[in-house]
Amino acid sequence: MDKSSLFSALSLVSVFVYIYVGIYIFKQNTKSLIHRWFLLLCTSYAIWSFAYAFAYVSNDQFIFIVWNKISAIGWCSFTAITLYLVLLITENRIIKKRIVRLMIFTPAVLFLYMTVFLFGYGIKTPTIISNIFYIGDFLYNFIFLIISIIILFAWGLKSDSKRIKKQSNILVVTSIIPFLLNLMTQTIAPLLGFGKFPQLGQLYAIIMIMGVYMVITKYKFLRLPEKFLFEEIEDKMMDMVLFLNEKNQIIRISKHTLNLLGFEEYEILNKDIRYLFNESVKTKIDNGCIKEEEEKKYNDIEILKKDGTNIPTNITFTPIFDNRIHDFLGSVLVMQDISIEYELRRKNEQLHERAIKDSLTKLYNHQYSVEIIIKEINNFNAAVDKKGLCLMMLDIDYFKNVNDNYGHLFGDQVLETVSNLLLENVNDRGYVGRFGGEEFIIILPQTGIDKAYEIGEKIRNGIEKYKFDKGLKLTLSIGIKQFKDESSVQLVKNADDLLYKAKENGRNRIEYN
Ligand code: GH3
Ligand code: MG
Ligand code: MG
Repeated sequence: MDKSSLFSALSLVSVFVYIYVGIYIFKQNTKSLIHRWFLLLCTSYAIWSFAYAFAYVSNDQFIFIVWNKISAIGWCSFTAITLYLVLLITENRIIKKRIVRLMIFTPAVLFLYMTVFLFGYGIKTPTIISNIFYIGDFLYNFIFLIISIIILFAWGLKSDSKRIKKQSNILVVTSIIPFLLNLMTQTIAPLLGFGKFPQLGQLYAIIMIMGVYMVITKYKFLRLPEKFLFEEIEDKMMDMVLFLNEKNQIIRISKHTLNLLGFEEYEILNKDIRYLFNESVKTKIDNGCIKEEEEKKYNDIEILKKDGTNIPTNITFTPIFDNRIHDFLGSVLVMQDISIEYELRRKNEQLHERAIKDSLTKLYNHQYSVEIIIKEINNFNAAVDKKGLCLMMLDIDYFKNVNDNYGHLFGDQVLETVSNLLLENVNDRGYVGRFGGEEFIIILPQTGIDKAYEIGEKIRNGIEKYKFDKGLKLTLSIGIKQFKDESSVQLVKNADDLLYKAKENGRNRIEYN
């Protein structure tokens, strides 16, 4: 096998390498601009190598020139494509400028035009044109490759990411090698009189392409295909993720969400998001669905499952805008399943409720009533505008007789009824507690003695007039003490004393101070 056949064979092998690597990378993410331009770069190298493979072995001058012109499609363009790709990879914003893109690709087009139309069989190219061509093409390749390498180098230098530094190193080294090899064999060696080396640039470039291939496979270079990345995240997320279009219809839903809600994808896609909420929260969410710019959060929203049960969630609506034209595109909905939290909270509330309330009457128990008194005394002391604080003690008159005549169970029922009557009368003016057996306490913040007396009188009168079951009639005695700088214990004692006084003075009456 002679030398040219060998070079030809090697060129053909490189065609396969370029095509294979280009397609391999492209298939990883067909939608990515970077992947597409990388395929284009590989194609450009492949055309170059392919045409050279035939140019090497052609004996006919005309055929050689034809293959040479075809190869020009490759060697005129790959330098520009490389620079463009480097700008894409390094996310250089300069690429957005049309003038920059024009500057990158104009030389490629120019030299391709010159190669095809100004040189070749039967064309007498003026020396000035061929000089311009050779020098120009050399400078174009030289300058563009140097710029590409510098950009890659600076990118690695500037980045804090170890991965990017590694990628930059590999790319810089594997681009410098073919660059230097070309420079040595095509420019420096002939200048130094070492004779002409065969043009093997298309082989050297494999080093660069393999460098890119290596960073892709080893360091996951080029962005991970967004689709895969996204699905990966969605499915690893414990939260439910949904995408809505501008009409608030569900356009994407994670598998995890479908599993949790029990729907099949087709049952829920394109449905309005309100489909997942019951009536009571729809209006609340309605406001969040409108095209508002800021993120919206809703807590304790119940999501309807397919089986009709609910999942309590915290929801975040994040609107997505096209900032260029300020157009609302839709929103991302992240729903956090808070069932466990909910259950815990409910249990906690239950426990708390049990700890502070009396089980028979559901009024505050003795201990909690004392806590309220302390709290309200503090509030009173802290307030600038002191409207008064009153403590009312109430005791049912001759309650022992009720038990004796009707039984303890009936007595319990009467206590419940009295409790409800007290609650009705006090409403949200204060707190009602069961202080002991058939003794109650009412704490009235922001209430002066006159108003407290008025309330007491309403209660006393109400009970007196009330017809209990079995035609039972009852009265109660009340002591009301207005807070005047005493301790909580003293305040309770004072109110109790007044109650005792009411009993002494004939019952069914109020004593106050
Ligand atoms: P007065 O207060 O007017 O002096 O007479 P009274 O009969 O109400 O007197 P006392 O306070 O001595 O009696 C309270 C009675 O209340 C004693 C007890 O049998 C009854 N009692 C206390 N707690 C309960 C309860 O939880 N259920 C029932 N059914 N009775 C209770
Ligand atoms: Mg009593
Ligand atoms: Mg009593």
